[in-house]
Amino acid sequence: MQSNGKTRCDCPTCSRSDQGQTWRQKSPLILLFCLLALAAKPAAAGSVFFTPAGSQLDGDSILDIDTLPGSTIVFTIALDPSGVSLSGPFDRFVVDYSLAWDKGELDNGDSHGSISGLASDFKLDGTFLQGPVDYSFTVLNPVNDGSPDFKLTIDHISAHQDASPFTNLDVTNQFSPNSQIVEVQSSPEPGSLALLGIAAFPLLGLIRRRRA
Ligand SMILES: [Ca+2]
Repeated sequence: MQSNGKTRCDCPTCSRSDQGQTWRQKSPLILLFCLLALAAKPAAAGSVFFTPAGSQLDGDSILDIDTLPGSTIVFTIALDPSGVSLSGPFDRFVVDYSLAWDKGELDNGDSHGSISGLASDFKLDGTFLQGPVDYSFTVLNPVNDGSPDFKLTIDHISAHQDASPFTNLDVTNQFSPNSQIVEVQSSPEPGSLALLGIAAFPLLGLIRRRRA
């Protein structure tokens, strides 16, 4: 129903005070309601992650590590339990995780796996306590092909109390996200770009002379 340019709601559930309010007038209240609803959600979860996480160097969605063949990358896997809520005293977290990497681009001296493709290249199941764990890799042939070269997947996380009564609580759902990926790639060095420019300059002159 329209009255003085304002949309009125005649629905019986609306109170009298709501009558005559436009959507423009109501929208701040709706926004406030949405913000309160978001604030009422559980706090951010804990995380298991690796560093270096890389940064975005190209157009795809995977973060990148700019490196060179022969370089060493040490991936450190760590656990951040902030945001995890435990109902009782617990001594430690136990994390079951998997690592996978592209064996054509990264090498850690292990010869497991013979199938090409990231997921089947090599998998290492590990369990560690709360401290960080390092994995060292030699960079072989870093290619910017838009596919992950190193991936961490969280399979299961439990909180343990070692003293009696022994307790083992599954807290996997309190950790997010359950995987992390990064790509290794090699950008041309500024020196080689300059050399490329110097080499291209006489060629450009030759093309111009031929056109003239
Ligand atoms: Ca990328």
